[in-house]
Amino acid sequence: MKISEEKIVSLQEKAAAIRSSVVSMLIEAKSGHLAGALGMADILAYLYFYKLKHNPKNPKWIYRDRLVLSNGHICPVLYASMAHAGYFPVSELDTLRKFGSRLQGHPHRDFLPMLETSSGPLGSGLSQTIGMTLADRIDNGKSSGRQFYCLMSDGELDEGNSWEAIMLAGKEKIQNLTVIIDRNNIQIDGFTEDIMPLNPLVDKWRSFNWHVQEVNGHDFVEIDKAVSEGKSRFDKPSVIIAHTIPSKGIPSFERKFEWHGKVPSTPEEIRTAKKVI
Ligand SMILES: Cc1ncc(C[n+]2csc(CCOP(=O)(O)OP(=O)(O)O)c2C)c(N)n1
Ligand SMILES: [Mg+2]
Repeated sequence: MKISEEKIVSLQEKAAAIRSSVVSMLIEAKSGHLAGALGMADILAYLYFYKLKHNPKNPKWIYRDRLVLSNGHICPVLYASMAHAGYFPVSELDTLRKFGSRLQGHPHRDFLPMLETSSGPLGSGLSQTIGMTLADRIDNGKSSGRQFYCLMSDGELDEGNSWEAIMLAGKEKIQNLTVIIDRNNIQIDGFTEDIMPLNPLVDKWRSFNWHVQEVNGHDFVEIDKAVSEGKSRFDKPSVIIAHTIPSKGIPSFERKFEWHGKVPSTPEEIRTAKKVI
């Protein structure tokens, strides 16, 4: 079923609230990763407030879908989405990166058990997600009804282990796996195509036997159509290459790799960032 106009408006509002929280958290923490977190807010809003089968009041509900954030450095957007969805109080977001906080600079499930995994070392989340899908297959058979989502970044694809995982999922024809790539064209100190070209990215994934789609990562209709189409393929895992704008919502910071891991610090930058939409 097509996502309704009404739902789209409410997702846009959620994404705006998440972006605003991300900016406040980072300014309060005085460190963290801005660009990727803002760029993925629409996708996280879509998942937490529309697509995921989950229950924030019962995080370990056995039939829940699983969401793994492999590019753990953008966790402010994960924490903000989880808080707004009701997993923990929104006020706790202010503790990001503080001593003793559950909200570590990279997600740590010993501190925050409602996370599916710890992450931060890039390139390992997809292998972990595939492990979960294979365990699920052993326990519950091929159509367990659970969907496994793994969010990855483009810079993360420089990690060789990613490609071992991509190869394995193709071989195993994991039907209930959806990978969403944050294709924002930046990594820590430059543009991906200058540092380690990934293109032709669609052809690469396709040649590893995945169902591949490209979307505008800020368009809920496109995102929803692609997620649904991927889920309907029973012969292949699905990857959605989501074209996103790094630092989305703060026009003068957008598309600049310098904001990968930088935080607004001067009074002018803070004023500008707080106007995030
Ligand atoms: C194995 C590993 N090597 C290096 C790093 C350091 N690191 C953190 S983020 C990052 C850049 C990755 O690119 P991307 O995730 O595309 O950055 P973004 O789009 O979020 O700015 C790197 C190299 C890491 N976290 N893990
Ligand atoms: Mg990137």
